[in-house]
This record gives sequence, structure tokens and C-alpha cells, in this order.
Amino acid sequence: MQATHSIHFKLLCAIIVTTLMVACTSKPATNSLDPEAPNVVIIYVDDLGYGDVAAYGATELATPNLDNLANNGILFTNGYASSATCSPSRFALLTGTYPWRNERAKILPGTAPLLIDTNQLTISKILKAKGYHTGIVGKWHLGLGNGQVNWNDTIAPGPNELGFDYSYIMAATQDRVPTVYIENGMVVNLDPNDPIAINYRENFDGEPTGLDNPELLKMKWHHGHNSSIVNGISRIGYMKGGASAKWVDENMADTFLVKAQQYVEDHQNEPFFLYYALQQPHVPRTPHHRFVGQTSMGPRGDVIAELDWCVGEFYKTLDSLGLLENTLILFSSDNGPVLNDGYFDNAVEKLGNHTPSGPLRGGKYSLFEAGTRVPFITYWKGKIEPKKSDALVSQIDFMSSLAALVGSNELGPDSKNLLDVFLGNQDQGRESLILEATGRTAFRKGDWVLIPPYSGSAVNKMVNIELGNMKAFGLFHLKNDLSQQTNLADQNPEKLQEIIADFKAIRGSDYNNTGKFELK
Ligand code: NG6
Ligand code: CA
Repeated sequence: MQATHSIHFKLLCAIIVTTLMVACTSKPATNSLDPEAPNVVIIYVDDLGYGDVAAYGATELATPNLDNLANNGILFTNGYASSATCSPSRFALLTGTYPWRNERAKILPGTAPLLIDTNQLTISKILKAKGYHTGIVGKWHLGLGNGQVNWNDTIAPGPNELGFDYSYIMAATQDRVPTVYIENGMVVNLDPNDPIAINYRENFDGEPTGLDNPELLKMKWHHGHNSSIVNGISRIGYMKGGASAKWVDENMADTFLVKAQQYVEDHQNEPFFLYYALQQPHVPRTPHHRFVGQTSMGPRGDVIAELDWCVGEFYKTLDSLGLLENTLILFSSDNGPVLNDGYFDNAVEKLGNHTPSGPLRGGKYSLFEAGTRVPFITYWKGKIEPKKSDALVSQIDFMSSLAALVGSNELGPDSKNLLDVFLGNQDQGRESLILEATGRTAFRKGDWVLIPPYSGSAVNKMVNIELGNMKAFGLFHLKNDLSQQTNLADQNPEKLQEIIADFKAIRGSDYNNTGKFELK
């Protein structure tokens, strides 16, 4: 009896040892990385303004967890998203390429094909090639598939074809169909007997809409957003089927948080890169009931409180696993703030004294500063010394900088290696940067910003935001005039010409998209 036991035991040991050996030797050949290589986390939020964070000057909102990162890391005062809207900013972040180089880099519908060519270099590919495990949790909004997506089958290409080993995403935005989560290309909880169909042009017979069935709505639409109704909220686009897979908006923050935490737990023993893209405070603003009423500002304030809490809980996970000293955290927002972005949610009425843009002019969709200048924080416990930095930096620089961090020589086409600036060893950022807003571009150079003339209304009346469309060139000196009140173009003709020339050198002669290239 004793002997049989010991034979069994030896056999078991042999099996375990062999399994471990196989497991070890079957690691990918690329994984030559030092196991101590730092983890990288990009925490990316949606429509959070420069003035929405207490560390950036907000007095009416508490954001203790964002403040923790900002006050114990580097708070950048001149940190930019590449665009004043989402898809172009995300495109630039992941590819290190200016969005105006890709004519499809506009706000995408939920049915858009993948915006990034699968041959194009991405941050995730660079880190994966260096042996990192790579994951994305949250908002994607970069298109999926090749044009004809069957939502009931594997959805590809998508993040998993762009260097992400793991993905748990919403396809587009919280206000666009399909309103389902997609994990590694498969809709989560889909019942094959209730297939999903999506159409952005016409409704499916018999399906209620926000336009025809306002009695079914718990949140009313203000402009747009009057198509299919999901969870009492009408969306952009029409959707049929997929009942068991539909998300519950109020649980979305928790869902993404748990997935992000799980990802870190699963990969704590290897170098990982996580792109954690939260949906707040984009519309529809649907705080979990734990956060309802936590601020005096209604849903917009409450989802910022929720966002802040999520960042805090995620931080605690890194802390409890002992990963903070070995993880670089980059925090930013995809574009500036907006109040009424299409639903009646009291964002305007309950704003009180809060200023989502802080001292900046404009907001989401705008070529003025608040469109693209956003909260921008780097944090690495024990490695980054806390400070404020005025260096000119952009999310487009993450790609080349992270490549440098992991010992890769790859450079994104428009991305600068600012690793030393992001780590606080240096204060010299970019010399210049092209800003984009709904297809228009402006040019920041040093303390100056140049906005070329654009036709179109000065103000988008629906969202009540100044777009930055001016009849003549705008030239502003941001150091002396942060809120862009004084146009110095007429007073400084030489400066104006100098900056136009620099702008053209990067952007090309057709810098304001007139289609009229200048004759030499
Ligand atoms: C706009 C939507 C807005 C928002 C935005 C995308 C209307 C009228 N407005 O077209 O609500 O969804 O697209 O926001 O439909 S972003 O942050 O993803 O770029
Ligand atoms: Ca956005």
C-alpha cells in the first residue's frame, strides 16, 4: 500500500516537473525581456476637461484619486490629445501618426471598418514584440472588421490583430450601437438564437426608437441619439437582437474596472501593457446608483466621481499586488469637455460654478485650446519625482517614448521620444505640435498657437461651444493669454508668416483644407 502511494507520488512529481518544463520552454522566443521590465498602463478617459480635475484647479469637484496621481507624479500643464474628438485621438495615440494623415480618422459609426491598417505599427505591437503581454479594456472606437461585420461570428480585424493579446471592449461609444461588450472578437453573452443586426441608415421593422417612442425613455435625447432604445436610452444607430448581450449602462464602469483588475492579476508575473479606456464622462452619463447624487452637478459630476473612484480602485489593485514600483502609469483624456452632448441630463443646468475647461477657451470639437489640451499625468512610484511640468507634450508621443522605455528603436511617424520628459529627467518637450478638430488643424509652436481661417459657424449651437472658426488667421500667445482673448496676427505680421511657414512644412500647403494648393 505504502509502496503504491510512493510510486503514485513519484509519478505525480514527474508529471508536474515535465509540465513545468514544457510550460517554461514553450514561452515565445521573443520573450527575451527582463522579467523586471516595467509594466505600462495607459488610463484613458473620455471627454474629461482640463478643468475637471481638482489638481488642475477644479474647486467644485473632488477627484482625490486623480489628484494622487497628479500630485505624486508629473502634472503636465501643456499636455495634448491629438484631436478634439475621440477616434482621431485614439488613432494617434496607438499609431504615433497625426490623424489628418488618415482621411478616415473622423468620429466613427459603430459599423466602421478598422481604421488602423493591420500592417501599421502600434504601441501594442511594439511592446508585444518585446515580450510584453498586451491588453485593452474599455472604449475602442477605431472601427472593426473589413466593412461587413457579422456580429454573431468572430469580429476581426480589431484590437487582437493590432498587437493586443487580450481585448474586452465596446465597439464605438456608449451612445452608439452595438451596445454589447466584445471579448477577443466575440460578443459576450450572445444567444445564437437571438442574433444581432446593426444598421446606421434605417431601422428594423417593428423596433422602437427614441424618435417614435419617447414614452419608453428614461433619459431624453436633445439632439441626435433618437434611434434604437437600449436600457431606456435611445442611441445613434439601429440595432436588433442580442437581448442577452446588451450592456446595462449603469454597470459599465464596474464591468470595465473588474476586467482591468482581472487583467493585472492574471499577468502580474510577466511584463504587461494595459490600455484601460474608461467611458466617462461621455454621454449618456449613467452613474451606478452608488454615485448618483454624489456631486451637486447631476450625472456629469457623478460620473466624474465614479471615474475617479475607478482609477482609485485600479490603483489599489496595483498596490496590493506590489506592482506600483514597477509600473509606469500614463493618464489622459481623449478630448476636451462638453456639457450638453445630445441628452437632457442637467449638465448645463447643474453646473454651478464649475468650469470644465478651466481657464481655456472652447471645448470638445474646438480648435481653441480646451478642445485638445487635457489633463495629462505620468506616475511611477519611487521613480518619478513629483512636479508640475510646462513642457509641450502630446499623447502622440507615447508610442516612441514607450518604445524607448522597453529598449525598442521604433519611432511613430509623428511621435517623439519624450521618455525623459515623461519620467521627469528633462523638461524640454516638443517645439511644435499640430492640433486637430473635426478635420481642421491648428499649429502650436513654442508659446504661440496659429489657427488658420475656416468657414463655418463660430459656435456649435447644439453643444454651445466655440469651434475656433475665424474669418482671418488667429495668432495667440498662450503664455501671456492662456484663454486666447487677443488675436495678435495683425500686430505681428512677421511672426505670423514665420509660423505659417513652419506649419506648412509639416502640414503641407493645403493646411486649411481648402483644396487649393498654393502656386509656387
Ligand atoms: C457626435 C455625437 C456626440 C458624441 C460624438 C462622439 C450627435 C448629435 N452627437 O456625433 O453625442 O457621440 O459624436 O464623441 O450625434 S467622441 O468623444 O466619441 O468623439
Ligand atoms: Ca471623447
